[in-house]
Amino acid sequence: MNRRAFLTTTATAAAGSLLVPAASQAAIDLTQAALPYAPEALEPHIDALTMGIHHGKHHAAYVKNLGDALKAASIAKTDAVELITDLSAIPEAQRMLVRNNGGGHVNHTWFWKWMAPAGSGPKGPEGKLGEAIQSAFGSIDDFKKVFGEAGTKRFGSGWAWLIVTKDGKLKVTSTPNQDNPLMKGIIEEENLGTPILGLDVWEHAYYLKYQNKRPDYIAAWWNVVNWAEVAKGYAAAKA
Ligand code: MN3
Repeated sequence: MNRRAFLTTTATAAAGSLLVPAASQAAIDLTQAALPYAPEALEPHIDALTMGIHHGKHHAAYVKNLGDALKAASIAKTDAVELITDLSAIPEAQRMLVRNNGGGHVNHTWFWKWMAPAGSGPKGPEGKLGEAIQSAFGSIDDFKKVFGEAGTKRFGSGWAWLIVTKDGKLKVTSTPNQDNPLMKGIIEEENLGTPILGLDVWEHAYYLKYQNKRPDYIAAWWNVVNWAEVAKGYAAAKA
């Protein structure tokens, strides 16, 4: 490779690794989309009542509160992903509201897509995603163990994440509350990245069926992971 080709390749690689959301995760507007499946579609792993309340009450509240906060701040931006990526642009009086409710809106919008009825798609990560997970974590099972532990050990409410870091590597992280790995200035530099899979470990996500048994919820949740969507996100984050 000559120097010019090298520079071009490097520049392309760098552009692909910037903290931009994956194409499948591009702009999220300020309205709430319907669930991509019926609330009972994830049974028996995630029960219909939990899904109905989670989407219809919790997520809906984040959307409403985000809209109210943006109105109070006279902010005209309509992409929730852009809003949470640079919270320093939000007036201090509304910044925490946008952090919590904007994070809540983005996290849940993705979370619904990262799940699908059991048996409706690939049983695990395939292709380039599968190879990358094996290379980063040793095996798919090792990845699941690390990811599951990130969810189990998150004290209180929060999320476990699989992200593509700015240098293009896969990493498992965890955030409190509704924080998201895209939040610059909030998330530690080494844990910033584009989420390609996330797991809600707030009690509202599992308590009706699993009560205090968060590890059982996580074990069951693997049955409804939408690996096709995760692969799409990975490809887009690496593009
Ligand atoms: Mn939730």
